[in-house]
Amino acid sequence: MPDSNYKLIQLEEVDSTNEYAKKLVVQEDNRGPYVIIADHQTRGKGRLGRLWESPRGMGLWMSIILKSGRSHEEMAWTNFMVSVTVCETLRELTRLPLELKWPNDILINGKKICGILMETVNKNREVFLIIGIGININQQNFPEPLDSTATSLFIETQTVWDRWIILAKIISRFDDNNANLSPEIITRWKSLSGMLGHRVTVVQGNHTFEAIATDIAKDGALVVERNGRTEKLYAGDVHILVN
Ligand code: BT5
Repeated sequence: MPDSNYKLIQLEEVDSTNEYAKKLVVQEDNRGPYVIIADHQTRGKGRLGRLWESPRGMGLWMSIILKSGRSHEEMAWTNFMVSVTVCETLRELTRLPLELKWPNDILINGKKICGILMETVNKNREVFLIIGIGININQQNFPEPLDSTATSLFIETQTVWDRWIILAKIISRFDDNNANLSPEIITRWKSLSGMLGHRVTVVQGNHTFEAIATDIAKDGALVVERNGRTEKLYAGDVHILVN
């Protein structure tokens, strides 16, 4: 791992690297920063209790643990910074047209190649950030129903990629971006996203509606126009509608 002082924990199998990271924060006194990576997750987690398919050796299933010390706004910027970091790294390496979708998905031609799950843990009045990143790298196919919504670097390039090279590049860029965290990261995020200006379907629990995605606010909210009114969204799933 390049130039940083991250402690690497490599696991052959774990339920979820985020869950492992949370336990580590609670149990350990010497607290990192850490990078935890697993060959295989038996219960990889998405948002809202959803599962993240993590087949053995086929992707980067990882969590970064950082001491937070961040304001509410800085937490939102951190979320965008992680997506920007992964997107820029993979674009540079593969030249693929990767794009960002709010809140933190990375897509190629509308299919998901990376998901990010950021969680926090409190210990002794300190807040720790657990940044979970799942990147599909060498899968040749996906089980139904994911086959219509997910993709991997192998599927897009017909090339087998070295997970360790990708990990090293991500950590090095993450370190830089994290040290220079500012609201400018939202401008970078917007330049990597194809969703602004498009009609979207928003799903929030049982509630679904259509709107136009117009902007990202400084606090991380997705700004949409709906029936002539501007609204800020802080949670939900967004599907881009192709005209
Ligand atoms: C996410 O959730 O996209 C966050 C995924 C974070 C995974 C990483 S892996 C390392 C770390 N440890 C963990 O336990 N988690 C993190 P969400 O937006 O809720 O998307 C979940 C949905 O994506 C699922 O319901 C499926 O529809 C789909 N999905 C599941 N596995 C996938 C995969 N490998 N590739 C693409 N889509 C997938």
